[in-house]
Amino acid sequence: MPTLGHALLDALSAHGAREIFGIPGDFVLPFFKVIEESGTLPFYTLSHEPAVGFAADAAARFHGSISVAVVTWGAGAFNLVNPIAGAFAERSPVVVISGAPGVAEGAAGWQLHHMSRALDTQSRVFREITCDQAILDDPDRAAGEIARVLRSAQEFSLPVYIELPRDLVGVEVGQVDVLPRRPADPGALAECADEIIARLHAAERPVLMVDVETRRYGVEDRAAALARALGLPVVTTFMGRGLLNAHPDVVRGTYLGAAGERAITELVEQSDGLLLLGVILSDTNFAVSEQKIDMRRAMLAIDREVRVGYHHFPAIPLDDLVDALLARAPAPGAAGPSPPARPVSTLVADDTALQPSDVAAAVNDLFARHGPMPIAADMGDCLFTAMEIGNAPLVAPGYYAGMGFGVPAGLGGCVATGQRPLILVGDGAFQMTGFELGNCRRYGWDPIVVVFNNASWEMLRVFQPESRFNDLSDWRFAELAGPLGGEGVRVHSRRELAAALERAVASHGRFQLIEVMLQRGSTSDTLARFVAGFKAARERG
Ligand code: TPW
Ligand code: MG
Repeated sequence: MPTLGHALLDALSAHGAREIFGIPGDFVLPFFKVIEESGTLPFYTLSHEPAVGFAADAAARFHGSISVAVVTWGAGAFNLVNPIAGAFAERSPVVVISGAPGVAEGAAGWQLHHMSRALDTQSRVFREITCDQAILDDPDRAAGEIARVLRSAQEFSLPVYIELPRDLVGVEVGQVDVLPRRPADPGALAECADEIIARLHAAERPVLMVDVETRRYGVEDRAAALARALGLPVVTTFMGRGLLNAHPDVVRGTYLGAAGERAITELVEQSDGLLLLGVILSDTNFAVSEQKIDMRRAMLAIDREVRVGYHHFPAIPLDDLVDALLARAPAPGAAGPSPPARPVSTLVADDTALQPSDVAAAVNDLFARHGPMPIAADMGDCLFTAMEIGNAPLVAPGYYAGMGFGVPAGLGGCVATGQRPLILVGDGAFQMTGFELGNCRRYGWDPIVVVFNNASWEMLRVFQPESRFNDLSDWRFAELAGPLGGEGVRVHSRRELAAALERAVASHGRFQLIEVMLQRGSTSDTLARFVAGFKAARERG
């Protein structure tokens, strides 16, 4: 019989986890020992728990299966609340494992260190932001609880919570099964798929919109095949930017309402048969609509549910739905000839002072020469600038909009993609989690980090220009890179930026930080349009 610690690690691996991120503490030291000595999964320690959560979240997003964050009880776990809240909002299946006081200690009646209010305060907090929970305080039930919780993480593509009392790590437990997935009811699925197909056929201007669940459930290729078979133009949401990047023959672009390309906005807003696959109906995805989208005509699959007009089909997994639609479509044609690459901005590398949109243009040039890189973007103008970069794999908090995601997400991307990610981050967000770059040296990670330094919380200034509190000081980030184990350079002109990116791509083995110096008050073209659209929508009520 395996011990609880080993059984848990084997189960994580059997359910698709490929790595663990964590920070130890006394309540979780015994489990960390098993993690290290078993070698079941590669594991990486970072410096502050928020980064552990963001890295695990990004790894899960990049490889499309569960990832793991292991922390100590109380002080460690409460530091994970914000990233896990974001993972819940954006449907990323992070398995949170928290050490906990031993069963015997808990019964002794002391106030334990790291305890906030009561022994169960932490698990009650995580109950709100995870879809299933297990307190492994009973060795007889532990294997069953682990199996149920890990299946929930996969089926709902949401975070789950596991609490592991430190005195039970070595007890023997049963083997953890991989429970069978629960498919849709065949009758409900058939009726649902028939209705959708009928509506798409009847529509004059059908459109397929995709968002993050198509990545989470691994149906990007099948969604592209469906689009080809039915002749549907595809758009991504703001949050779903980067999806289906392997299928440029079907993807028309990203829907940004008033802030986006006219043709895409009209395509979506004038559609009489809008199929929304895995789309989060958030304000960031839709509030900038010029014209309200008629949801009574739309067909929406999200959260294992499908809504077709007034009809509601519960318990329909997205992958089952896409398969059922494909089965009803004409045989999908092969990938059509790719249309000429969508025009992207390019940079005139002269001595002009830099604007945020220049970063997108320079990155487009770089990708054209060296191929695309996976991108991790933070919240701030860097994310809006990323919308001006050609369609590359992107992870970003486009809906939850929490700052501090970018750098640790890029580190998670180093692990999950095995490639070199490009990290886009503002100076304000870099102040939150940028120091995590100091962990690159130990693990041989060498992301390219572009810091948009405008000495400002510029995005907030756009909403409220009169406030002086948005002025930040200049932290001279490039100079910090050396001591942290990387190389840094500060650039002011387009020529310097293009040269710095080229040098960064050529130097391997250390992180490369390019500090892009920007004027306060200058924003990307996309952010300027987005804020105008957002304000207008707010005024319309
Ligand atoms: C965890 C609120 C949204 S955007 C922003 C703030 C403070 C300014 C970002 O500054 P930065 O980028 O990174 O320099 P830029 O381009 O605007 O200059 N706390 C958290 N998340 C959010 N979103 C905020 C506060 C916010
Ligand atoms: Mg800034």
